[in-house]
Amino acid sequence: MNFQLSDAQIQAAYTLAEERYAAFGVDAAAALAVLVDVPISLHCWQGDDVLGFEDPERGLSGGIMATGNYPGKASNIDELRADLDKAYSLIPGRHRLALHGSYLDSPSRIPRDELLPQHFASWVDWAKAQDHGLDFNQTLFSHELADDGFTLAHQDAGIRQFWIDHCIACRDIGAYFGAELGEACITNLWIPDGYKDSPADRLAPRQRLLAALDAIYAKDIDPALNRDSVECKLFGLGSESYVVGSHEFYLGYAATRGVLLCLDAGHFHPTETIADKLSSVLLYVPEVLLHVSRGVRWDSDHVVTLTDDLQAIMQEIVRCDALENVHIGLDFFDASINRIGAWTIGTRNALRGLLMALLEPRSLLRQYENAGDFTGRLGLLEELKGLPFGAVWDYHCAQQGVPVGMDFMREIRDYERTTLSKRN
Ligand code: RNT
Ligand code: ZN
Repeated sequence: MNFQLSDAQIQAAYTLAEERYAAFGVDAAAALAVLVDVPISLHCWQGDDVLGFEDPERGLSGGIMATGNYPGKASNIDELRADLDKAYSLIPGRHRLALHGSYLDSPSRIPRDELLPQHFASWVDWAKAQDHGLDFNQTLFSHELADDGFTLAHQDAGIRQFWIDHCIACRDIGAYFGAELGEACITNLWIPDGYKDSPADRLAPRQRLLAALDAIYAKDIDPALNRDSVECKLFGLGSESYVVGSHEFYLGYAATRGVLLCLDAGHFHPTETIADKLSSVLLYVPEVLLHVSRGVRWDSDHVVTLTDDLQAIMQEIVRCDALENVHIGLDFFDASINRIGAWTIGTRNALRGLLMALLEPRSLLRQYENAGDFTGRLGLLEELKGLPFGAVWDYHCAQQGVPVGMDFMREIRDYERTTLSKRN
């Protein structure tokens, strides 16, 4: 099957699309000028099912799970970087990579509370060479001191201190990324702490977590180098009945301590969307990190598709004029499909959702709304769904020198044949 479009077809479709949008007062070229500058933070962990390089023998554990065994998974740093290079080459724009503490580059095992910038120096070299930004995450799972489901809220002060020291070490690594690359790193904290069944004491673990966080963030770090975010959750695997780091907990923490709040699209009640939260949260916390994900019935971390939910999130960022203070990161790990395909499709969709939002005739919609013309508002919102945003997207991909339309699949299939299928 030939999916290829000629340059002339791409241009002609774009010209028509531009006119269609212009009729609603929308400048498609201006939308693309904004889109090209928005970085998406790709998550390293889609490439190897969240295993990392700390201990090749140890599987993933601690409240998250990757399902599927599609062949060709990256099992060392070189493979992961090669796979990432492939994915970035199929995505328009300049983007970032979110690393995890467990993705260190070291020949020997380093205790997590002793991680140093030098263990991530080769990632910095790679990021510089590829012109990517870097973000970071503390890793409080897949570890013997997290196996009973508690880390920073653990009853044992020694275990708490181990994790506090890990988190502090990671902030310094984040600051090192920021200094080396000249752009702030966002270091995100998620912990698995919680109970499978109904607790008798919900308060004490939260008091312990609060004290641990204050210890972790006690040291001031220049926000031009590193900024911290805390990720809330409603429920998890093994923490179905109680999660210490709930939304209320971290919203209060972020608002009073001035750290960023991380909202993961899969971490709420299935009918609850993070889109509606942005305009509230941004009144109280200066910046937000998003983990754009797709839960299917639960926090299943499916690849991001162009759902209503995704569109609503992107609309809210644009409508709130918050592209500067909402950082868009991804968080999914599907091991049942080609992992480079997962990154590529998920990231392209995040960008497509953002483009649709940028192409919205905001002033016209608000005009209807403010005049009480809710029928006009509904009519226009529905009409927009049929406008040729795809032609604008194709044109953008062509301009940015990445595959147009389904062409990216040919490259993924080639890479699978030449590289992934040779891995054991
Ligand atoms: C888990 C959180 C967290 C992880 C990553 C791997 O529920 O979403 O962000 O997915 O740290
Ligand atoms: Zn997440």
